Amino acid sequence: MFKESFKYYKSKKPPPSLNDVVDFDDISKWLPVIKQHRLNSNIQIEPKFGLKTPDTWELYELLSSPGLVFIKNPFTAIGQRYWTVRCLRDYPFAPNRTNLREQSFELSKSGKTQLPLRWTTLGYQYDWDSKVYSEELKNVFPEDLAKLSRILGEVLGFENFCAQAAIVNYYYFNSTLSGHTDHSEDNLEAPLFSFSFGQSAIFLLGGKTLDEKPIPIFIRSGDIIAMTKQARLCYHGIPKILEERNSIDRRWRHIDLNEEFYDEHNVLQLCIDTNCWLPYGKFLENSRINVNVRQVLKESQLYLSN
Ligand SMILES: O=C(O)CCC(=O)C(=O)O
Repeated sequence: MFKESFKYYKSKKPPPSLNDVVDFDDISKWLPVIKQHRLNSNIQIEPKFGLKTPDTWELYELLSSPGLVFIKNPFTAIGQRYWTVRCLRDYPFAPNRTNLREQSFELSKSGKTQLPLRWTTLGYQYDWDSKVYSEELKNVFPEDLAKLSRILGEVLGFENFCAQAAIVNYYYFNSTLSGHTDHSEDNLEAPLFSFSFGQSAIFLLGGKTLDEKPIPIFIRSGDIIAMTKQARLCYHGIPKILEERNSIDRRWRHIDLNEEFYDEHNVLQLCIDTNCWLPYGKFLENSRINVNVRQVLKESQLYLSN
């Protein structure tokens, strides 16, 4: 069932109907199948990392898939720009691995790269062939992304979440990510946090086997998906990137110059100066960035044994 749905939503000719795609921008239509959560508004975020205050966050769960938590864009526009710059200017460089192997990566003024950057790995470097992590292939995890993930963990009730590995996926209009489960971490109890920026996508959430029919969900720029509890090991994939040219979908556009911002990596200037931001903004107009953060070790575990 998963593969059939994947094929359906991937199709270009004919294009799929989007009527059944759960859309958290239009909750009135989806109220019968979703549950909205209220947050404890006392949680203080410091530094803010481009997040709005948690009492304004909209959190949803699908009634049929408990554990899959959808947070509708809790980022400010500068926050979206900050993470975009980190994912393009900083993360895809040595010692982190990328699909480009020895090639160095450069973003031109038009937002294009010489060769398409498809992924980079942070912290424990995921080995795509063996599908295992190891102590030999481990880099320092970016401290800002670890803090962002920790904040999210605190808000969602996973206070001890510790980010130790991430895959940053870069998608273009023809890109897809086939159905899979993320089960290579020793710790499968900790949630998986997925942050998306740029163009929209259809996310398919299946069950524990490929036999279950997946639920299609729109993910737009700034949306976060947390795969927790029973949803942690569910099949999921991206059959389609949607070319949304509507300016309302460019949620990184309208920045507030008075926003207080953490800037240890000198990113802010690139986010607020029109010329400096140009190549990053162009990249987002034709691409989607997804940052998928995992805790690899169990709470009392110090290292991997392989
Ligand atoms: O791009 C996404 O939203 C999903 C990425 C994903 O599933 C993965 O990296 O394992």
